[in-house]
Amino acid sequence: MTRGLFIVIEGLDRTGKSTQCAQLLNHFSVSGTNAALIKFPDRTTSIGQMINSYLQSKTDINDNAIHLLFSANRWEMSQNITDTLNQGTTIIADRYAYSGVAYSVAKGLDYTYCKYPDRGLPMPDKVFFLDLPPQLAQQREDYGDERYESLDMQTRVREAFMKLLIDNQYIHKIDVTGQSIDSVHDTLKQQLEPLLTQQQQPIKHTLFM
Ligand code: NYM
Ligand code: MG
Repeated sequence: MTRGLFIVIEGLDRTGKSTQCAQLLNHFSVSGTNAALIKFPDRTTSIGQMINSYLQSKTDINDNAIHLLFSANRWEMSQNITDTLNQGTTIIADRYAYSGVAYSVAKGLDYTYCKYPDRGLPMPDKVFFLDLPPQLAQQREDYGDERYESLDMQTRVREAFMKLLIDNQYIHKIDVTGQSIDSVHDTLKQQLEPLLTQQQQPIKHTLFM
């Protein structure tokens, strides 16, 4: 049995990540591929609940501390990710460590420092960055509900993502401006096509190493 693929979708808030993740999950299940969706932050764990209350501005947490909590929230899931992939199930992740770096850097934390806690996490096979100008994301429904959802912050998050894209050339940027849900979905499927037919190497733990 070959292992599952680890696919990550990244982007600013309100860029359609969750929609595309759901579409991919549906695509895989229709085509008979075992697939599972995960989302970071995972708000269901006790660390996730701390993150959730922080994002809803119910609590204040020091910038370094919340950065580490976001990372810990990935580490607490990491064995599960590896096991699931090894059991042959493909994982689609709605955000991962790249968001962890981008949002904290946007707040002024050091870029190199920000990558460190996530070093050694399972390495994705494919990372997409859905790119939408922050001004357009701002016009979408429910924008502004949580901490970080301001034009100023999102503009800085995008700049941090651009640096991540330069330093991690495997991240695939997709310009979703003016694109329908279906056309973005088609682009993602096209990009994934070559991976589906090739034999996967064992999962690497080289993220940010
Ligand atoms: N976020 C997400 C971070 O600041 N660091 C992280 O490591 C992760 C995974 O949480 N504004 C931020 C980005 C989002 C917020 O995510 C909640 P979502 O996908 O909107 O539920
Ligand atoms: Mg959000």
